[in-house]
Amino acid sequence: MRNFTSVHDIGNIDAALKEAFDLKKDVFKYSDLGKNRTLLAIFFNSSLRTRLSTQKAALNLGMNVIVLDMNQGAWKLETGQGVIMDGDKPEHILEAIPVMGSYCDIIGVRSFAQFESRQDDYEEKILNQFIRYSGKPVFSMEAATRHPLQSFADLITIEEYKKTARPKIVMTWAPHPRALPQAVPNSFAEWINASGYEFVISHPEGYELDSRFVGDAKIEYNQDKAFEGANFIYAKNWAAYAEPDYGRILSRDRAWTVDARKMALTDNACFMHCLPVRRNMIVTDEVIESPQSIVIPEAANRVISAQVVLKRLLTDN
Ligand code: AN0
Ligand code: CP
Repeated sequence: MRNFTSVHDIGNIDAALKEAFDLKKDVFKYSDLGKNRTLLAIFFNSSLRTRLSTQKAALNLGMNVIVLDMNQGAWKLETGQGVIMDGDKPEHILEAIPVMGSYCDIIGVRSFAQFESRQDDYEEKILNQFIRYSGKPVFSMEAATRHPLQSFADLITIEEYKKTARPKIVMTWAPHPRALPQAVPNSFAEWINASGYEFVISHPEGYELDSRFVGDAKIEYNQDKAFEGANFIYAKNWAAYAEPDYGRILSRDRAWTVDARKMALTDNACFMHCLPVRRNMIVTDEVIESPQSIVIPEAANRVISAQVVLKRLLTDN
């Protein structure tokens, strides 16, 4: 594996899951693999879980770690080509990237969708420039269109909690006061489609995701109906994908909040969310605090997904 940006880079899913469970049994098994090798984790956006779990995964593999918050102390980067740089951005990304690459062996990048242009976001302009100009293996810590370390951890968690061979997994839109990217739902869809499980996506009309990610998932606009018989409820907000509404909030309807009444329609489903989660917008206190909520073990598995990815990047490069 040269880079890790989506499910397509991980190869056989069952093999990746097996590697994850082997690592989970002994996270220090490969503690010499990363000796004298440096991870540089670059954040253009805020993070709690990704920041900590990726560092922990690197430390478990014996790596050195440098973290850079682009918005705190680094120069503001110009990303446009051919720009006369007479504004407030002192450095161009085309110098910054190879410089950053020269200080490390592997680069992790977090760079959310900017919602200025759907085409720019969906071409993954920032992440692809890192791949092209850093000279180093690059992995996504949530980019414009995907959050593969999250989805991999989600799938690991589903394997641990599933009670049937082919569970019914429902990803439901839920309300949120800010416009959020489609990266988490796109990516979750991509990984669940690769797993072959029964997969239903529920959202209000207008919130259709890019069909390349939806694949063969069933779309159910009636949330109650979607929940019937579900084994896993995966809640997430996202802003509209379809033009001309790309990046806009079309609904804040709290009738879509996941609550105990809806959870009672399921087959005693586990509740999942990538976190951070807005309580009583996305999910009620009652549901997130219930025994069915597995959001904490789900977040804990972020160390494992990151460790599999870093281990492969270290081994193959
Ligand atoms: C981000 C998102 O929805 O993509 C990160 C989630 C892991 N969430 C927020 O910005 C609240
Ligand atoms: N789930 C997740 O990626 O959380 P952070 O944004 O806190 O990293």
